[in-house]
Amino acid sequence: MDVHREVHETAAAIDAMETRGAAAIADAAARALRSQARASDADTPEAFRAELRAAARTLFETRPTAVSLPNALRYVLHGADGQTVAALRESVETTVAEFCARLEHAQADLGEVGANRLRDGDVVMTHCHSTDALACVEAAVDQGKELRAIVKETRPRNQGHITAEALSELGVPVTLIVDSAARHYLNDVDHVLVGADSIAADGSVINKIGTSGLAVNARDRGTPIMVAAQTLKLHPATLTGHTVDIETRDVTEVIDEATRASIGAPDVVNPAFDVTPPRYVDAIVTERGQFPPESIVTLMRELFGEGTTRPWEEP
Ligand code: RI2
Repeated sequence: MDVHREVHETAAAIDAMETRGAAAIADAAARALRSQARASDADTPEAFRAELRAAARTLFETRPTAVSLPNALRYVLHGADGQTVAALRESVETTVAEFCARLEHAQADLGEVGANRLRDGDVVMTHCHSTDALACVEAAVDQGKELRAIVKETRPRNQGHITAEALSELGVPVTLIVDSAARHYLNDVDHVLVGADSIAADGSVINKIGTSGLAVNARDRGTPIMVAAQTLKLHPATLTGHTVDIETRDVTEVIDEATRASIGAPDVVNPAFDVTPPRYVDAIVTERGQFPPESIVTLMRELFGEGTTRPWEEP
Protein backbone atom coordinates (compact mmCIF):
# COMPACT_ATOMS: atom_id res chain seq x y z
CA MET A 1 0.00 0.00 0.00
CA ASP A 2 0.99 3.62 -0.37
CA VAL A 3 1.47 6.19 2.30
CA HIS A 4 -1.73 6.18 4.33
CA ARG A 5 -4.29 8.98 4.01
CA GLU A 6 -3.90 9.92 7.67
CA VAL A 7 -0.16 10.40 7.20
CA HIS A 8 -0.83 12.78 4.30
CA GLU A 9 -3.42 14.61 6.39
CA THR A 10 -1.04 14.95 9.33
CA ALA A 11 1.73 16.18 7.03
CA ALA A 12 -0.60 18.73 5.45
CA ALA A 13 -1.74 19.97 8.88
CA ILE A 14 1.88 20.38 10.02
CA ASP A 15 2.80 22.14 6.78
CA ALA A 16 -0.14 24.55 7.12
CA MET A 17 0.64 25.05 10.84
CA GLU A 18 -2.79 23.79 11.89
CA THR A 19 -0.70 21.41 13.97
CA ARG A 20 2.14 23.51 15.34
CA GLY A 21 4.53 23.82 18.25
CA ALA A 22 7.43 21.42 18.40
CA ALA A 23 5.90 19.06 20.97
CA ALA A 24 2.53 18.86 19.19
CA ILE A 25 4.27 18.19 15.86
CA ALA A 26 6.24 15.29 17.39
CA ASP A 27 3.13 13.81 18.96
CA ALA A 28 1.15 14.04 15.70
CA ALA A 29 3.99 12.54 13.65
CA ALA A 30 4.33 9.53 15.96
CA ARG A 31 0.57 8.93 15.86
CA ALA A 32 0.58 9.18 12.06
CA LEU A 33 3.21 6.42 11.87
CA ARG A 34 0.95 4.33 14.08
CA SER A 35 -1.94 4.87 11.64
CA GLN A 36 0.33 3.73 8.83
CA ALA A 37 1.25 0.59 10.78
CA ARG A 38 -2.35 -0.19 11.70
CA ALA A 39 -3.60 0.16 8.14
CA SER A 40 -0.71 -1.62 6.47
CA ASP A 41 -1.49 -4.57 4.21
CA ALA A 42 2.19 -5.42 3.71
CA ASP A 43 2.79 -9.14 3.40
CA THR A 44 6.48 -9.13 4.31
CA PRO A 45 8.40 -7.42 7.13
CA GLU A 46 10.56 -5.71 4.49
CA ALA A 47 7.49 -4.24 2.75
CA PHE A 48 6.12 -3.09 6.11
CA ARG A 49 9.38 -1.34 7.00
CA ALA A 50 9.54 0.29 3.54
CA GLU A 51 6.02 1.65 4.04
CA LEU A 52 6.93 3.07 7.43
CA ARG A 53 10.03 4.73 5.96
CA ALA A 54 7.94 6.26 3.15
CA ALA A 55 5.42 7.58 5.68
CA ALA A 56 8.24 9.00 7.80
CA ARG A 57 9.72 10.77 4.74
CA THR A 58 6.35 12.35 3.97
CA LEU A 59 6.20 13.74 7.51
CA PHE A 60 9.89 14.71 7.62
CA GLU A 61 9.60 16.90 4.54
CA THR A 62 6.97 19.24 6.01
CA ARG A 63 8.89 21.66 8.27
CA PRO A 64 12.67 21.73 8.57
CA THR A 65 13.50 23.55 11.83
CA ALA A 66 11.82 21.79 14.77
CA VAL A 67 14.04 18.78 15.50
CA SER A 68 11.30 17.15 17.56
CA LEU A 69 9.87 15.96 14.24
CA PRO A 70 12.88 13.87 13.08
CA ASN A 71 13.55 12.86 16.70
CA ALA A 72 10.00 11.45 16.91
CA LEU A 73 10.34 9.62 13.59
CA ARG A 74 13.69 8.20 14.67
CA TYR A 75 12.25 7.01 17.98
CA VAL A 76 9.38 5.15 16.32
CA LEU A 77 11.43 3.67 13.46
CA HIS A 78 14.10 2.45 15.87
CA GLY A 79 11.38 0.92 18.04
CA ALA A 80 9.89 -1.04 15.13
CA ASP A 81 11.12 -4.55 15.76
CA GLY A 82 10.01 -8.08 14.88
CA GLN A 83 10.34 -10.95 12.44
CA THR A 84 6.73 -10.83 11.21
CA VAL A 85 4.39 -8.07 10.08
CA ALA A 86 2.16 -8.71 13.11
CA ALA A 87 5.11 -8.40 15.50
CA LEU A 88 6.33 -5.24 13.77
CA ARG A 89 2.87 -3.70 13.90
CA GLU A 90 2.61 -4.52 17.60
CA SER A 91 6.01 -2.99 18.31
CA VAL A 92 5.03 0.25 16.55
CA GLU A 93 1.88 0.33 18.64
CA THR A 94 3.87 -0.04 21.88
CA THR A 95 6.60 2.38 20.82
CA VAL A 96 4.17 5.15 19.87
CA ALA A 97 2.25 4.78 23.13
CA GLU A 98 5.55 4.94 25.03
CA PHE A 99 6.72 7.96 23.02
CA CYS A 100 3.51 9.95 23.58
CA ALA A 101 3.50 9.14 27.29
CA ARG A 102 7.15 10.22 27.62
CA LEU A 103 6.36 13.46 25.83
CA GLU A 104 3.61 14.32 28.27
CA HIS A 105 5.65 13.26 31.26
CA ALA A 106 8.70 15.23 30.11
CA GLN A 107 6.64 18.39 29.79
CA ALA A 108 5.20 18.02 33.28
CA ASP A 109 8.66 17.29 34.79
CA LEU A 110 10.17 20.24 32.95
CA GLY A 111 7.36 22.43 34.26
CA GLU A 112 8.32 21.58 37.85
CA VAL A 113 11.94 22.56 37.20
CA GLY A 114 10.98 25.80 35.48
CA ALA A 115 8.49 26.70 38.19
CA ASN A 116 11.29 26.68 40.76
CA ARG A 117 12.86 29.65 38.94
CA LEU A 118 9.65 31.67 39.26
CA ARG A 119 8.79 33.50 42.49
CA ASP A 120 5.46 34.61 43.83
CA GLY A 121 4.57 37.97 42.25
CA ASP A 122 6.89 37.63 39.23
CA VAL A 123 6.11 39.00 35.80
CA VAL A 124 7.09 36.92 32.76
CA MET A 125 7.37 38.09 29.18
CA THR A 126 6.54 35.47 26.54
CA HIS A 127 7.19 35.16 22.84
CA CYS A 128 5.12 32.98 20.50
CA HIS A 129 3.26 29.98 21.97
CA SER A 130 5.23 27.23 23.65
CA THR A 131 3.58 24.43 25.59
CA ASP A 132 6.93 23.74 27.30
CA ALA A 133 7.09 27.36 28.50
CA LEU A 134 3.45 27.29 29.60
CA ALA A 135 4.10 24.11 31.59
CA CYS A 136 6.50 26.14 33.80
CA VAL A 137 3.84 28.76 34.47
CA GLU A 138 1.20 26.12 35.12
CA ALA A 139 3.40 24.33 37.66
CA ALA A 140 4.19 27.64 39.39
CA VAL A 141 0.48 28.48 39.58
CA ASP A 142 -0.18 25.00 40.99
CA GLN A 143 2.42 25.78 43.67
CA GLY A 144 0.26 28.75 44.64
CA LYS A 145 2.43 31.46 43.07
CA GLU A 146 0.74 34.48 41.59
CA LEU A 147 2.25 35.53 38.28
CA ARG A 148 1.50 38.14 35.65
CA ALA A 149 2.42 37.99 31.99
CA ILE A 150 3.35 40.40 29.26
CA VAL A 151 2.63 38.57 26.04
CA LYS A 152 4.18 39.56 22.71
CA GLU A 153 1.72 39.08 19.89
CA THR A 154 4.40 37.46 17.69
CA ARG A 155 3.91 38.56 14.13
CA PRO A 156 3.28 37.39 11.52
CA ARG A 157 0.98 34.62 12.79
CA ASN A 158 0.13 36.04 16.22
CA GLN A 159 0.71 32.86 18.20
CA GLY A 160 0.89 35.19 21.21
CA HIS A 161 -2.91 35.18 21.08
CA ILE A 162 -2.87 31.44 21.84
CA THR A 163 -0.51 32.10 24.76
CA ALA A 164 -2.76 34.90 26.05
CA GLU A 165 -5.75 32.59 26.04
CA ALA A 166 -3.87 29.73 27.71
CA LEU A 167 -2.51 32.01 30.44
CA SER A 168 -5.93 33.51 31.08
CA GLU A 169 -7.29 30.01 31.53
CA LEU A 170 -4.60 29.45 34.16
CA GLY A 171 -5.79 32.60 35.94
CA VAL A 172 -2.66 34.60 35.02
CA PRO A 173 -3.44 38.26 34.19
CA VAL A 174 -2.17 39.06 30.68
CA THR A 175 -1.07 42.28 29.02
CA LEU A 176 -0.78 41.85 25.25
CA ILE A 177 1.79 44.04 23.44
CA VAL A 178 3.03 44.44 19.88
CA ASP A 179 6.43 42.89 19.32
CA SER A 180 8.19 46.22 18.98
CA ALA A 181 7.04 47.27 22.47
CA ALA A 182 9.02 44.48 24.14
CA ARG A 183 12.07 46.55 25.13
CA HIS A 184 9.85 49.30 26.49
CA TYR A 185 8.39 46.84 29.01
CA LEU A 186 11.48 44.83 29.90
CA ASN A 187 12.13 46.88 33.04
CA ASP A 188 8.80 45.63 34.39
CA VAL A 189 9.66 42.01 33.75
CA ASP A 190 11.39 39.43 35.99
CA HIS A 191 11.90 36.71 33.36
CA VAL A 192 11.78 36.33 29.64
CA LEU A 193 10.30 32.86 29.15
CA VAL A 194 10.39 31.21 25.73
CA GLY A 195 10.33 27.73 24.23
CA ALA A 196 12.54 26.27 21.54
CA ASP A 197 12.20 24.42 18.27
CA SER A 198 15.78 23.16 18.37
CA ILE A 199 18.80 23.49 20.62
CA ALA A 200 22.23 23.18 19.03
CA ALA A 201 25.26 21.52 20.60
CA ASP A 202 26.88 24.88 21.39
CA GLY A 203 23.77 25.89 23.38
CA SER A 204 22.29 28.14 20.68
CA VAL A 205 18.52 28.30 20.85
CA ILE A 206 16.53 28.15 17.63
CA ASN A 207 13.08 29.57 18.27
CA LYS A 208 10.38 31.74 16.70
CA ILE A 209 11.71 34.74 14.78
CA GLY A 210 12.21 37.62 17.17
CA THR A 211 13.54 35.54 20.05
CA SER A 212 17.16 36.60 19.48
CA GLY A 213 16.34 40.32 19.44
CA LEU A 214 14.27 39.89 22.59
CA ALA A 215 17.13 38.05 24.29
CA VAL A 216 19.69 40.71 23.37
CA ASN A 217 17.40 43.43 24.73
CA ALA A 218 16.71 41.44 27.87
CA ARG A 219 20.42 40.93 28.46
CA ASP A 220 20.92 44.69 28.03
CA ARG A 221 18.29 45.30 30.70
CA GLY A 222 19.60 42.53 32.97
CA THR A 223 16.41 40.50 32.67
CA PRO A 224 17.06 36.73 32.89
CA ILE A 225 16.19 34.65 29.84
CA MET A 226 14.86 31.18 30.44
CA VAL A 227 14.29 28.65 27.66
CA ALA A 228 11.89 25.77 28.34
CA ALA A 229 12.76 22.86 26.08
CA GLN A 230 12.37 19.18 26.71
CA THR A 231 15.29 17.03 25.53
CA LEU A 232 13.34 16.11 22.40
CA LYS A 233 14.37 19.59 21.18
CA LEU A 234 18.09 18.78 21.30
CA HIS A 235 19.41 18.60 17.75
CA PRO A 236 21.77 15.62 17.51
CA ALA A 237 23.16 16.44 14.04
CA THR A 238 24.72 19.63 15.44
CA LEU A 239 27.10 17.40 17.42
CA THR A 240 28.79 16.58 14.13
CA GLY A 241 28.94 20.10 12.76
CA HIS A 242 25.61 20.35 10.94
CA THR A 243 23.63 23.56 11.24
CA VAL A 244 19.88 23.86 11.75
CA ASP A 245 17.84 24.83 8.67
CA ILE A 246 15.75 27.94 9.21
CA GLU A 247 12.35 27.63 7.59
CA THR A 248 11.23 30.44 5.29
CA ARG A 249 7.47 30.61 4.92
CA ASP A 250 5.12 32.16 2.39
CA VAL A 251 5.26 35.96 2.25
CA THR A 252 1.47 36.21 2.28
CA GLU A 253 1.73 35.48 6.03
CA VAL A 254 3.38 38.91 6.28
CA ILE A 255 1.37 40.96 3.78
CA ASP A 256 -1.39 40.20 1.28
CA GLU A 257 -0.70 40.55 -2.42
CA ALA A 258 -2.97 43.57 -2.98
CA THR A 259 -1.38 45.59 -0.15
CA ARG A 260 2.09 44.65 -1.30
CA ALA A 261 1.26 45.81 -4.84
CA SER A 262 -0.18 49.07 -3.50
CA ILE A 263 3.07 50.01 -1.72
CA GLY A 264 5.40 49.56 -4.70
CA ALA A 265 5.67 45.74 -4.61
CA PRO A 266 8.70 45.48 -2.30
CA ASP A 267 10.47 42.19 -1.81
CA VAL A 268 9.16 40.50 1.32
CA VAL A 269 10.85 37.72 3.30
CA ASN A 270 9.38 35.56 6.03
CA PRO A 271 11.91 33.58 8.07
CA ALA A 272 10.03 31.61 10.74
CA PHE A 273 12.89 31.20 13.24
CA ASP A 274 16.14 32.74 14.41
CA VAL A 275 19.19 31.69 16.41
CA THR A 276 19.90 33.06 19.88
CA PRO A 277 23.57 32.58 20.81
CA PRO A 278 24.19 30.89 24.17
CA ARG A 279 25.63 34.04 25.78
CA TYR A 280 22.14 35.58 25.77
CA VAL A 281 20.49 32.63 27.53
CA ASP A 282 20.59 32.12 31.30
CA ALA A 283 19.11 28.65 31.60
CA ILE A 284 17.74 25.87 29.44
CA VAL A 285 15.08 24.09 31.45
CA THR A 286 14.52 20.44 30.54
CA GLU A 287 12.86 17.45 32.17
CA ARG A 288 16.38 16.43 33.24
CA GLY A 289 16.96 19.65 35.16
CA GLN A 290 18.17 23.11 34.19
CA PHE A 291 21.41 23.67 32.30
CA PRO A 292 23.53 26.65 31.44
CA PRO A 293 23.44 26.62 27.61
CA GLU A 294 27.17 25.94 27.31
CA SER A 295 26.82 22.64 29.15
CA ILE A 296 23.91 21.24 27.13
CA VAL A 297 26.39 19.40 24.92
CA THR A 298 27.09 17.00 27.81
CA LEU A 299 23.43 16.04 27.98
CA MET A 300 23.29 15.68 24.20
CA ARG A 301 26.23 13.26 24.18
CA GLU A 302 24.63 11.26 26.97
CA LEU A 303 21.32 10.98 25.08
CA PHE A 304 22.49 10.66 21.47
CA GLY A 305 26.11 9.48 21.60
CA GLU A 306 28.29 11.21 19.05
CA GLY A 307 25.86 11.49 16.20
CA THR A 308 22.60 10.59 14.61
CA THR A 309 20.88 8.45 11.99
CA ARG A 310 18.30 9.01 9.26
CA PRO A 311 16.36 5.73 9.40
CA TRP A 312 13.66 7.02 7.02
CA GLU A 313 16.09 6.94 4.08
CA GLU A 314 16.20 3.85 1.86
CA PRO A 315 19.06 1.56 2.95
P1 RI2 B 1 6.37 23.77 22.20
C1 RI2 B 1 6.82 27.11 17.95
O1 RI2 B 1 7.04 27.15 16.57
C2 RI2 B 1 7.44 28.29 18.68
O2 RI2 B 1 8.66 28.71 18.12
C3 RI2 B 1 7.60 27.69 20.06
O3 RI2 B 1 8.49 28.41 20.89
C4 RI2 B 1 8.10 26.30 19.70
O4 RI2 B 1 7.35 25.93 18.55
C5 RI2 B 1 8.02 25.25 20.77
O5 RI2 B 1 6.69 24.90 21.09
P2 RI2 B 1 5.81 27.15 15.49
O6 RI2 B 1 5.40 25.70 15.32
O7 RI2 B 1 6.94 22.48 21.71
O8 RI2 B 1 4.71 28.05 16.01
O9 RI2 B 1 7.04 24.22 23.48
O10 RI2 B 1 6.43 27.68 14.22
O11 RI2 B 1 4.88 23.75 22.31
